[in-house]
Amino acid sequence: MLTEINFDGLIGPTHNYAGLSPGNLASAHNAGAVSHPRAAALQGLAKMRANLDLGLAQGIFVPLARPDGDWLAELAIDGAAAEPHLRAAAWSASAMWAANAATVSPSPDTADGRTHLTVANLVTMAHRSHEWPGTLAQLRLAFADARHFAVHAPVPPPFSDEGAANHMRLAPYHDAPGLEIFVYGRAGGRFPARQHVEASKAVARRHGLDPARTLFVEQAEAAIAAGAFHNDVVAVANEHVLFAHEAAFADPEASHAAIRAAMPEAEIITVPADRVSLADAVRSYLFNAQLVTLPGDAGMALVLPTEARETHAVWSWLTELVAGNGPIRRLVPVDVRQSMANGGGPACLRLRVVADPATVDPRFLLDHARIDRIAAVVEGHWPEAIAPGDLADPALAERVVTARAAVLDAMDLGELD
Ligand code: SUG
Repeated sequence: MLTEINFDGLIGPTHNYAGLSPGNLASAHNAGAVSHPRAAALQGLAKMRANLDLGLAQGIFVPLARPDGDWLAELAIDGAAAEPHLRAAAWSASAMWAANAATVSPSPDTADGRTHLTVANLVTMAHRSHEWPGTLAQLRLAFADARHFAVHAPVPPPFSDEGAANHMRLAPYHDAPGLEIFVYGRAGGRFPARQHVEASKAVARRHGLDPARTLFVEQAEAAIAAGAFHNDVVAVANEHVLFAHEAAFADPEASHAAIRAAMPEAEIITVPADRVSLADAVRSYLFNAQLVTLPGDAGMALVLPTEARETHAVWSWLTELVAGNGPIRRLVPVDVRQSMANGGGPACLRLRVVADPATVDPRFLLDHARIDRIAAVVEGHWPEAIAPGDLADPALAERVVTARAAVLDAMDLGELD
């Protein structure tokens, strides 16, 4: 039985605010603030619980080994002597944003009938460029069943790839053949364009996608300049529904026409800029929602950040949306403020994989009892707070290494050590 499983990144014990992502307005704004890793991880786990309570399948990825001494060693840097920006890059907990872990093409879309995953190279940002080896090891374990999955190494640089955050899939149902839409940016604007079109095309070829059901759509430069450093800050898709801001794509009319031509049953819900400005969309992250299909005949829900409720123009538009007769019927606000302060909303924190849960390594799947066990480790081991200067503290380094080991132990995932 093919089901959509949301794999959330457990927020790691090194979660901190170092302002490492130019073009990500929240990250820049909160640079130097004191973070709260324990509260952050518990917020993420509460979101996973809320998804289970909605009747959805839920998975998890574990934090990567940080600080990344191997990466510093490759740079010939002794950890203790690292300059602050490189030290922060070695410490980053950025793998929490699992939407950037990989691009996923479910089995109904691929030539060989397997689910294909390509780990993202994340080469645009130094602190994210060394995530892929740890992520790849984890994906190869979670999706080890080669009859059902093919896990690919990253696309080679310089073609930057940020994974599922710039990829959408429209399908009548999750388990039917779908239309895969790759959204790329054009370099030269105010902020970096993080998704290179050649990376997207390489992923589509590797996954064996049907060209008739594959689109490459350019992201609007104005959206990137307004802080939409990934497409999932201004658009989200689920089954036959695309929910997007009017200013998400460079040529909205042509993009919508191409989508409708490839998939006539697609329903495109566009939020007009005169109701919700790009600035409010980026501030509230209403599109960085998990648009999910509820079990039974309950329609779709948007699992969105509480910031969306606090932004008046956004909430009034959404309230009208769910009061209408459309497919989106429910709004589920979740508090992921610690992640939001680094530019990561509910959708950033998860990677969607359409698969039969029975084919996934069960250690990566969650129920309430497993969440309880992980939460207990977080309560016992995650630092309460991290200030920027703390990253130079050897005692903290020791503590976060022990914290990660404790969670690997609790999840029986010692081989990831
Ligand atoms: O890559 N923030 C992440 C946020 C990623 C959000 N993901 C999606 N939109 N799918 C990023 O910019 C901030 C790290 C810092 O500043 O310390 C950071 O990496």
